[in-house]
Amino acid sequence: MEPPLRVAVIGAGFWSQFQIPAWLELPNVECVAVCDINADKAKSLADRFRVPRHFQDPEELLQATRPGVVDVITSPETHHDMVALAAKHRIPVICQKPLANDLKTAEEMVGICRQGNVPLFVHENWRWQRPLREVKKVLDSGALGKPFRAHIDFSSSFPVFDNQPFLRELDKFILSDMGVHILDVVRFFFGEADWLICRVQRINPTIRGEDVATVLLQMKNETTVTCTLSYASRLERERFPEAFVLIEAERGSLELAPDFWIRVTDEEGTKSRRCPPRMYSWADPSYALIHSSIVDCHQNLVDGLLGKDQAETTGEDNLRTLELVFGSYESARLSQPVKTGV
Ligand code: 89Y
Repeated sequence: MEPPLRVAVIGAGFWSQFQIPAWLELPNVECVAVCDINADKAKSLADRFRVPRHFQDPEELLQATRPGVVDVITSPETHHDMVALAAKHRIPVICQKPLANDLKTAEEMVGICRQGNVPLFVHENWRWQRPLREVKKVLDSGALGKPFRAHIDFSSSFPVFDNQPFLRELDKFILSDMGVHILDVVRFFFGEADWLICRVQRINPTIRGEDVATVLLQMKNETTVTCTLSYASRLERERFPEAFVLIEAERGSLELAPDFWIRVTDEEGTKSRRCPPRMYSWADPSYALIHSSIVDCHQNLVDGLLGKDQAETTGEDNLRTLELVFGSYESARLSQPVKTGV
């Protein structure tokens, strides 16, 4: 049996308390240390999950523990320095989304790791949600033929700021926090985009950034995709964090509807099945769909790191997703369509 993969975590905020137990779900993986600028937070998180060591200084952690991979779960403005530090110590690194607050910084980070020959992955978990994986399987089966139009909706009034107060202060909010996930799902389903057009709005007057975004993308495979995102939508059925999907294709349609129902309609009628996520005891019920996807996301990154499979969300790959995110901001600023992938 191979020795266990030793994971160290930098950052002891909201998401670390779920990413650590998700690491511990994987066979042959151990969590060796936690680090946070706030030593008390690092210690209490380490104690809670029986992680043997805790640190306040990330460089000290890397030198003292030499982990097999470091999971950076800090806020976006710190990602560049944390990734550069891991690269300096030649330690493979997973970075939380969004990789950076602008495309140039993200490209620099990918460049640093490429030059140092250090694997860089992005913790992009959304595409690992079970219902979305099922949708992708139906698409790939070819049963419905070529898709021509799709809509992905993520609209809610869930109080995200209660758990993640810093989101209130972001100049760029819903596209960089949630659009990054949804636009990654667009790429997962349909490949790369040719151009996009976007409009953003700020409805909640107590936050700094935009909380509503509407993006239309023309994909290279000729599918037209619209994405609607909102944290300002008070709806009859509050379904956070579910995203709904409708795909229209040559021979039928495919819907991901509330409560994880997948409905496939073709000339013979509609077949429905429910694809709920796997539930874990450590998950927060309000986020269970996302928390469950963390385990599968981690597994894929470990398999990529160990050369057992292709990691889907590498740093290189994620640049294409970020191009869509920052292209959307640019389009909204110019009130014009923006070419992508040029
Ligand atoms: O930060 C976001 C994420 O990744 O999933 C939902 C969230 O917590 C709030 O938008």
